[in-house]
Amino acid sequence: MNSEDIKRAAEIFRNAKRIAVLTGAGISAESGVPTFRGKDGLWRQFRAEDLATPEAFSRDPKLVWEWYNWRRGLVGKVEPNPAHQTLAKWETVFPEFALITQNVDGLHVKAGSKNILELHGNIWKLRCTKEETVTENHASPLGEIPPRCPACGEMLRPHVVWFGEALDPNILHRAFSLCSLCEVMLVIGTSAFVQPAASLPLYASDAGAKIIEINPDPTPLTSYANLFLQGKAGEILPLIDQYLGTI
Ligand code: BV8
Repeated sequence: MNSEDIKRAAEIFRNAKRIAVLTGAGISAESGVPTFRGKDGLWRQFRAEDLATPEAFSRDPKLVWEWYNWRRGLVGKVEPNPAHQTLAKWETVFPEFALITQNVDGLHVKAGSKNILELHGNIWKLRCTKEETVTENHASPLGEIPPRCPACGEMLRPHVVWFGEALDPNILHRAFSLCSLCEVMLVIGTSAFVQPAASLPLYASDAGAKIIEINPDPTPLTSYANLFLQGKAGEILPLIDQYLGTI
């Protein structure tokens, strides 16, 4: 990635009114949050895909809750990094700026972003397995594992989308319509592997949007991108922001 690429990205943004952003676990890596498929994606002897499923939860809710308790403890101690902060700033700069995230860590909220679509839910929200009521809960560590619904006493689950579960149809519909309308889609820190999120940039591209990808490694999306900025989000986004300020 060279300064010419930074300049090209800034000029693409400069000429755009409607921008959509899709983020994945990589945007939180520089905050110290392990990515899903990176070498640090393991907890005890488990991989995320082993635990983030309804089957794992019904088989051993206590184990799944121990994993989420550990993740909440880790995420609760870290801060948004310059990548999150730059996106929060750009939300106030560009006329139409939509942030779609696969992440459940809540770091975009903590950085000050307001207009966020959380495709896969949020690790700080719990849902009653009986009444489906959703509550915000930042207790870390959790008092009781598994936590119980204060209203009905049934078990609570994390308000996240597990593998094999459908995404909220309203959120997904809004994400696809934002992608069909945007002029530029910025894709940051995702291995472009998990569906249906990974289809969003292709949908935007088919609708005529320019695709800019930021990732230290190429992904299945890279060949579709108009511009691939190879590197870390926390370094590249502030560079683009600096250049935007000079043009
Ligand atoms: C569904 C919440 C249907 C839980 C998560 C079609 C084709 C193939 C498979 C499927 C398909 N349709 C459905 C599937 C199955 C499945 C799927 O996609 N499986 C994968 C494994 C192939 N999808 C689903 O099950 C989805 N549901 O489709 O339902 C349905 C319909 C009706 C009725 C019933 C069912 C649900 C998927 C949601 C799963 N939940 N999270 C939790 O977090 O606890 S997904 C999980 O993966 C996280 O949200 C994570 O964000 C997401 C994607 O991973 P990435 O974000 O990309 O993270 P990863 O580690 O992979 O990559 C990090 C990247 O960052 C790397 O590229 C790295 O290079 C880069 N990076 C590192 N450092 C930096 C960096 N980038 C920038 N800067 C840095 N510093």
